Amino acid sequence: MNDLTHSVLLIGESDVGKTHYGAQLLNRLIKIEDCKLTLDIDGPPANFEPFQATLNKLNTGVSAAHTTSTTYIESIWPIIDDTGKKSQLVWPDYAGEQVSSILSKRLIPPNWAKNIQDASSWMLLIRLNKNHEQADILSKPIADIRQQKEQTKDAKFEISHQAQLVELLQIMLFAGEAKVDEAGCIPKLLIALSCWDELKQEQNTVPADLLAQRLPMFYQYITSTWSAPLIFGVSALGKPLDKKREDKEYSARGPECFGYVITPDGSYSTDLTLPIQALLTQCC
Ligand SMILES: Nc1nc2c(ncn2[C@@H]2O[C@H](COP(=O)(O)OP(=O)(O)OP(=O)(O)O)[C@@H](O)[C@H]2O)c(=O)[nH]1
Ligand SMILES: [Mg+2]
Repeated sequence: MNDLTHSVLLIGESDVGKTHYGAQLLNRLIKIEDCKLTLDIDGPPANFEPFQATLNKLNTGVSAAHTTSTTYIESIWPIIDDTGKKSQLVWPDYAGEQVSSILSKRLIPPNWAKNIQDASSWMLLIRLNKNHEQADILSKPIADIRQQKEQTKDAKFEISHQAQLVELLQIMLFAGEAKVDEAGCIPKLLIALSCWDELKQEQNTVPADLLAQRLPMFYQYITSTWSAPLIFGVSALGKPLDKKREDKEYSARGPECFGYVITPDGSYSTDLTLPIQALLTQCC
């Protein structure tokens, strides 16, 4: 990795929106000039191939397919920020089952160990709408739990989704040989609450507050392990798209006109490059 290279390891289970965010980010880098980051046309050629099929689908107003489970492709995009600083962004695309398998097998494949060690930043995508809220002593009175005991005694034990996310980051820190107690040695962390439009939040909702409310243990873990984790809301598409039925407005205006982020202070911005720019400018 050279000095210019900023490698973002995008982490997310299946169906959290990794591929669509990659494609929409690329649309912003190529087509929208007033974003914080743009594609550096004087840089080495960028490869768009892993996102081409998704870009084609979005241009016709439909959403793209799930990434096949064996895929792991990194795209390298030369970028330049609004102050003229150049970097290279390494952006992976893969099927989310690979992350689920790390969790279930507690085993890091060799290529993943290398990616974890090489990455300067980690961006973890969490789609809150896909999490099943699990009852605990605070959310469900003991009497209700006691009543359920008989019915559920044969039910399979499963750890909560937020405990799985904590475990995932712990496994990755271990695999990356990160020294948590030495300042500056762990990769920067950004949590992107993906498909934000589905969450139907009021204007100015602060993403960190929503994370703390919905996944309190996970929130405690990241804020006690990282000194300044960045927490954004990301709606790469801006609205749901069907896999077959074309959204006429989308195809007429172009996908680059849709999608937005909610910044850590709760502000709305159509600049999907802001999370990357925040990682590029954040000190360790
Ligand atoms: N409402 C809404 N839906 C979205 C958004 N981004 C992605 N989706 C939908 O979420 C689904 C999953 O998106 P993908 O980008 O394929 O997810 P992925 O993480 O790449 O999934 P795998 O390839 O299975 O690992 C698709 O049906 C998308 O249409 C968004 O910003 N808003
Ligand atoms: Mg995908």
